[in-house]
Amino acid sequence: MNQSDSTVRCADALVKILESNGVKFIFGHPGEQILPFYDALRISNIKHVLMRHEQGAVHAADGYARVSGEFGVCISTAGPGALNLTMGVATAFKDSIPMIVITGDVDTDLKGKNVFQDVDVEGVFRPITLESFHIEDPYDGILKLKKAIEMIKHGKTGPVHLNFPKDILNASVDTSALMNKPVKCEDISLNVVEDTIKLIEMSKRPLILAGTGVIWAHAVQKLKDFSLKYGIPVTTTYSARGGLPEDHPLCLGMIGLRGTTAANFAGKNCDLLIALGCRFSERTVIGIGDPEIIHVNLDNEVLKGNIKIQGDVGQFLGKIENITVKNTNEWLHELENHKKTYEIKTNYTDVPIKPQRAIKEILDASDDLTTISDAGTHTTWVNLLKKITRPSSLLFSGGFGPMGYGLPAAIGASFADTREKVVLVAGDGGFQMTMQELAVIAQEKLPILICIINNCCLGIIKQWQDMHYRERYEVELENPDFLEIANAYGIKSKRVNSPGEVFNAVKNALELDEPYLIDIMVDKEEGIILPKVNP
Ligand SMILES: Cc1ncc(C[n+]2csc(CCOP(=O)(O)OP(=O)(O)O)c2C)c(N)n1
Repeated sequence: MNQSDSTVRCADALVKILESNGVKFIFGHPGEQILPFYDALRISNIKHVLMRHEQGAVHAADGYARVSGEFGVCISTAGPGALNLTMGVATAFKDSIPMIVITGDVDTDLKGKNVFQDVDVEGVFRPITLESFHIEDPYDGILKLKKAIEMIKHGKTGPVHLNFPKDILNASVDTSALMNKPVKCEDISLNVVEDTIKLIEMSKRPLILAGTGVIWAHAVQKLKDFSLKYGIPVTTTYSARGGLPEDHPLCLGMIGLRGTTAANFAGKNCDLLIALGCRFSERTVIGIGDPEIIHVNLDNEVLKGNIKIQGDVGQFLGKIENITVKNTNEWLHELENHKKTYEIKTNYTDVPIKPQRAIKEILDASDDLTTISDAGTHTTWVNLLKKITRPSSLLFSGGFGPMGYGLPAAIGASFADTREKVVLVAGDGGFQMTMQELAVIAQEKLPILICIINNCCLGIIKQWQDMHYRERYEVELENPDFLEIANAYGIKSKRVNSPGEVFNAVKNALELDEPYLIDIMVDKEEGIILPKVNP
């Protein structure tokens, strides 16, 4: 399409806006209705990563966002393409991952007329996004994109969906629409009342609960400074792990279901909980007693407790300065005792390998590398065994928990991670849900180490059946030969069967600068024994 100097195609304008906001990668899969956008991408500096399924695209954008700390972008075509995104969009929504989701759609005059691939996309996306917009005017679409970026960069985080009919993507707009007039999010007034400070000053057993808001507010350093200055211990939610390094004396680790004994003891026995950027999920509140609560969150709807502050965690920490807190030494000493009591046994010598032993060897051999897991028993072992010393160095499918997250998220993480190597620990079930993305790993030559914890079954479900139902049913997996699968994609691989072998296999694989798959045959009868939540 020819454009005069003073006009630009809407699709080109959108790509320019993404470029000017620092977007380097877009994960997607094309189709007719999104082609104008692809045509614009072709001549941009943004690299498009061609995923083999739209679910892969959105999980990759999610992994990219979690590791880079920037928002992720994924794109698809209308109808089936858009609906294939839903799993990952819901995952990002549950975990408040900032993401721009752009879909193409049928032409405006055909919308709602039940033509080929027409479906109520916004109706599907609305409950799983911060906002889902059907764009009816190119100028409005440009404005909405700018506003969405502004919001997820500086306000509430999560996926925002923009659905562009193809005719709108092709429409010409005046280049002035591109001028980056700052689109301001409404300022959130910060109600830092004197009572907040009083409450902290009165507390003998204060505890900080850090949620993912601390990470997205880029307030990790402020959190550390605050905790250290006032001697207040820190516990985290799942996704804020590493907000304070877990080997730091003031860090108690994760709270709640699957939380550490020390964190749950602290949660049950603190007299004040300073909850920063968390949403008090049902998994988190398991570890919390009945303390006074100061809750800071950008999202008004999730605020709970005695003092509710709608605001940015970083700004809040900046305001709570020069306060006089009580000496917390006794409290810290008490917590220290609980830290020492909790160890997971991994030194089994059994063959087949116990999964916890295999996972410990993977983690030991891969040091501080970013690790991604999937959904299942192995996820819990990874979460329990990995000590996290930097934020966002352990990714998993979080609050929504889809199987199949791991492999595509590892691809996004690999593009984002400056350490260049990432490690995926996946179950044999979950791996098979998105294993088509091996093609991307091979094509892009991404140095991802894939470790399959192969128990030939849907482990966690088998365990549930053993515990709560009469018999096992439909959980045994007759797996393909994963080495042959890897081979078909030109990816090197190895199978290991016994303890000790895993560590060496991982070390050797990490020395290569290429993708690698290790198929680890583990004891299928080994379930997870949950750590005690109420010490
Ligand atoms: C898409 C999806 N389908 C079903 C589930 C329910 N589910 C959770 S874990 C799991 C089994 C996972 O098996 P596997 O990947 O082999 O891991 P393991 O539990 O053996 O470690 C299932 C079926 C889910 N979380 N996501």
